[in-house]
Amino acid sequence: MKKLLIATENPGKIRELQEILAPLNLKLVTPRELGLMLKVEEDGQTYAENAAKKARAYCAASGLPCLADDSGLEVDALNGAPGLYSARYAAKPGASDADRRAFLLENLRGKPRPWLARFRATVAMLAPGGELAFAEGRCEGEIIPTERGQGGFGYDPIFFLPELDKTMAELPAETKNRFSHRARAVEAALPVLQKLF
Ligand code: ITT
Repeated sequence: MKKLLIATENPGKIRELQEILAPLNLKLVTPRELGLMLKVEEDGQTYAENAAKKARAYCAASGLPCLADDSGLEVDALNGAPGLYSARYAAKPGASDADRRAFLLENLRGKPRPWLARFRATVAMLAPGGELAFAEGRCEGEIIPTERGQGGFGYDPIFFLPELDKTMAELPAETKNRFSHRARAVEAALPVLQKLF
């Protein structure tokens, strides 16, 4: 069975990508299983640049085909913040996902609702000796002022999907993994993955 390294350190992303990629019948491996601990500086100007940096670093370190994900939440009332900085968005160092959600809500306080927002994900794929390939996905919704649900990770408890009348964190994993930005990016990546394997 062909191996694909899921080139991320984020446990939430790993879990979701394992589920989303399961039908492809690849042997999915994680950085931890390979004993890889890379610190990739995410200083790109776009999701694609950051995803490419991660795919290149993990591919070079493992010698395996890699799929990296760079993603973020864009809130219109905050001019697209936290965007590329979603993982680092906080008032203090060492902040948790819950701190980041609280900080986001603080910054939205007093601004007129609805707080329209979208998740975006870009996946970058690279096999040794090959060329980088990219695919994107997005998921539109709105930020709500009170947390709902226990599933998912990151900003999911405050990201509401009007058409499902639920937050991302209230959805069963298999539903999130059909509607999410990440699921859509991987769906768009299927032709590339089929070529890669
Ligand atoms: P890697 O770089 O190791 O992949 P990371 O968490 O640093 O892990 P990103 O730089 O791409 O990854 O940051 C994405 C952040 O955007 C993530 O930490 C969450 O805060 C947020 N995010 C992305 N996808 C999300 C999702 O499906 N649900 C909730 N929050 C999400």
